Amino acid sequence: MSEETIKKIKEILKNYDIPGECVHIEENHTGNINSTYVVTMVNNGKEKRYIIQKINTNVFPRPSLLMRNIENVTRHIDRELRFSGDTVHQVLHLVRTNDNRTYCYIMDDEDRDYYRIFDYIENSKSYDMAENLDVAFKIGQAFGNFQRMLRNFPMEELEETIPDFHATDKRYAQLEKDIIIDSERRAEEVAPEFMAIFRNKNSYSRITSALQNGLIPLRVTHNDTKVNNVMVDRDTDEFLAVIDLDTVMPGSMLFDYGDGIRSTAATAFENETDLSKVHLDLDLFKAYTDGYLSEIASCITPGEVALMGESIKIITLELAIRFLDDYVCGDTYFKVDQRRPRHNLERAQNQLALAKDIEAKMPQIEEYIQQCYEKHKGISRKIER
Ligand code: GN1
Ligand code: MG
Repeated sequence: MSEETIKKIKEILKNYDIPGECVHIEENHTGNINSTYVVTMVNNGKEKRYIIQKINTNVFPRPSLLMRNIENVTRHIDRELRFSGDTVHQVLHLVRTNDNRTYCYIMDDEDRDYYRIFDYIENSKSYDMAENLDVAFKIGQAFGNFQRMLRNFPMEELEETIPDFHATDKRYAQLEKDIIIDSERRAEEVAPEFMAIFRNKNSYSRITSALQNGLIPLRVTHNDTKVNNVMVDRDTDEFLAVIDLDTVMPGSMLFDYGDGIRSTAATAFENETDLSKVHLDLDLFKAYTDGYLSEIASCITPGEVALMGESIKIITLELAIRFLDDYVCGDTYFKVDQRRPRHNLERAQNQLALAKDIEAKMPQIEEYIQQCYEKHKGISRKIER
């Protein structure tokens, strides 16, 4: 880590009343957007860890709105946990600054760099890939539980941190435009990937129009249900807390479910370039669906269930669109590995391979979702109010 980063982190810590001395700083490289550091403090011989995150203001231009969402959502979940007497599951805990704010900024030349600090969830870990069926079940459970805990959250209090985040049709229209502008002269190179995306054009408005027509309800959703956004118990794999709350916004449960399967049931990382390794594992898909519906089946509608299978394909294609668009525009959104000039293009190819396999397995996917919904709908946990 650069001396400059260490200096900055020490400067940020001055805004907080965190006792002790900073003895270790480690960068966590898993996210594609924000920069995350695990910082160890020692006070009177006792160690305590914190998560320090730099907010990417290119993606989230208004940190104050984003932080207000996180504050409100975590407070709500905290209350839900206490109300139900749940002492196993946890919620992210923001550390407040000396002037009682949820974030701070330091100057970097003319720019403000925004940071926030969370308590580290002790004895926890996250998976970058579901290693077995039990893990997939628990990740599904975690996101189903998260959604269930937020089902009474007053939606009007939430800011849209990224408007139209999962409006797949608009993402597609943007890609078309950017290909025509072709500022980086990459349009010709991406023609095969664009054609694969173009072929599925008709499905991109399926979820957004169902929302608009009132066929499915708007809910408070996480919107970034990647497998590594769940912290699990280091020893038992029991889910502890859902993290990465930057995109909690009004949305559809289909965004969360589709993205959850895309990420948890894939047989390869998003960065894998050997496409023969990229598949949807039907057993991981079943385990995730089972865990997810065990928490939420009694709260969702048949209209939503009918679109669950298709949502997996749509959200996977949407991410292919987003990676490809970023490539066409010169790699300004997602972090890329500087040694891989085609990193975003390769990620798009990876997601397209996954979407193709999802499509081939759609009959089995649809059948299992129905079966699993029938199994859980009467018995999934309900909290009486
Ligand atoms: C980004 O930051 P991270 O890795 O949790 C992105 C998601 C993508 C994901 C793909 C705000 O999430 O939408 O699905 O990369 N987050 C944002 O890896 O754009
Ligand atoms: Mg993340």
